[in-house]
Amino acid sequence: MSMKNAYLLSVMDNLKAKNAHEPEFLQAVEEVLESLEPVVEADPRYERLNVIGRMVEPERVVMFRIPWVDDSGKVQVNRGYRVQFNSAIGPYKGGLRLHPSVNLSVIKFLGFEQVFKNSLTTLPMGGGKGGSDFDPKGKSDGEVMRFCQSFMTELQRHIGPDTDVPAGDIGVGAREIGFLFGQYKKIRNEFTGVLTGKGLSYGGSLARTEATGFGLCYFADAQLRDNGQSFAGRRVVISGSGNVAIYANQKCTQLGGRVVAMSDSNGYIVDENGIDYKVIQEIKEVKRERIRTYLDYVPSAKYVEGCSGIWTVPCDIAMPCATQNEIGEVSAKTLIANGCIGVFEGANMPSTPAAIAAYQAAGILFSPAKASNAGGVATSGLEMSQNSERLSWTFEEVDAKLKGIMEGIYAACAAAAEKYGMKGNIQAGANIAGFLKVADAMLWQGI
Ligand code: NDP
Ligand code: 2IT
Repeated sequence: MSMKNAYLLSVMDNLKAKNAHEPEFLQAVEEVLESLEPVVEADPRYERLNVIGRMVEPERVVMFRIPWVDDSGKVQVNRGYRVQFNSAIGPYKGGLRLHPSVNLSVIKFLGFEQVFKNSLTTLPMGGGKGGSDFDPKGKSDGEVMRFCQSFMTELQRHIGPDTDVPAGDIGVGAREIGFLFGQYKKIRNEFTGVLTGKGLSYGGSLARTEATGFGLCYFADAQLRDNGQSFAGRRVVISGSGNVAIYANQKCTQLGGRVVAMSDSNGYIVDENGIDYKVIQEIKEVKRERIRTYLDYVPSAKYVEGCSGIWTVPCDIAMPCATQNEIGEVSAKTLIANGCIGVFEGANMPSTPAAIAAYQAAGILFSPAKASNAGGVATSGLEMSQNSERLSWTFEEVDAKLKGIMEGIYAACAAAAEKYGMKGNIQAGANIAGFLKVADAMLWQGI
């Protein structure tokens, strides 16, 4: 650990002692605290009023039983979570993840990151996250519906349009949000903007589906341009083939990049002619199939079993859009050795600390998730605004706002990094800029 500040070290030590079995959460916190050293040293109030000690403790954690009946009539039980991390600058806001790997550590790391990300958007949203270890893969629509209904039966008492507004994440898309919304409305007898990522016929926002992927590319484009580069003519590798990956492909192709590889948890495809996002949309969103079936559409492409090998495909630009810790030190060094000029994170915490250290040592461009994937939640914030005023904006209007927000986040991160003596370090800039607004609000509001 490179941290030297005694106050930050004591917060971190205390957190490790209390949460020894939460490695992802500790990793996310340590990454932020390391960047905050100059900030804490410049303003004694953060230590005197123990702002950091308060920030690393969620305001509330809810864990609950989710019983549901499968198609064969058997009763299944999953575990549900909602971590309401910080409400200093607005109602808790953040996605719900359905994946067998979900546990308290994963949801706490995601909730912690969300606090800073939401602050960076400049919109009034606090941070939260939730989910379950339910695996939607291989389940029928009926099973997914009964699970979502049972999940919401408990969750509804903890959320609300002015309290906590969940949305999608891994395993939660339009289908799940619809079932969750339907159940909330039945139980509460209220039609409100309690969830975002809703369908367009019942209060959803145009461009929310595309927002995280588009926003990632707007951010990357701003960072590339600031460094005299662009997407034009670049080979791009995007991991994952879900919501974020599909629309990152669409936008970066529009910006002149060529996406040569994409993946799912089973393996990856390589298509030197460039992967058409519409084919991936068909495979993943319509058919809910595996990415290997891409070969049925494009027989000249190649499929390789195992997802981590995707980082051996030579590229100029890497956009990890699958899951946490998907790029370790070896993959990072392989990317660099193959000439990669930048890693722009779409997934949450996809690079391990050793991978980030490798990017920094090599001096390649790097955008941290909490800055470059903030377009999804920013557009969720715009969905909340539209729900409040009971109006819908056009696709162009939302997309233009999203682009402006992403360019603003890049500028804010760059400015904060420079102010604290770390010019060009967008990772530190994101942590600092995200922190300052939340910390200021906490100071104003007392203990
Ligand atoms: P989806 O469920 O739509 O897609 C997830 C993709 O990642 C799938 O291709 C999936 O493969 C792959 N994947 C998931 N888990 C693993 C794993 N353990 N190992 C390898 N591959 C895996 O999710 P999203 O696209 O919404 O989310 C992707 C990432 O982006 C997540 O980190 C999420 O937190 C983050 N994010 C999402 C936002 C959103 O608005 N949706 C906003 C900001 C960040 P398979 O189908 O085989 O499981
Ligand atoms: O990680 C994230 O920012 C999301 N999954 C989106 C959250 C949201 O509330 O739109």
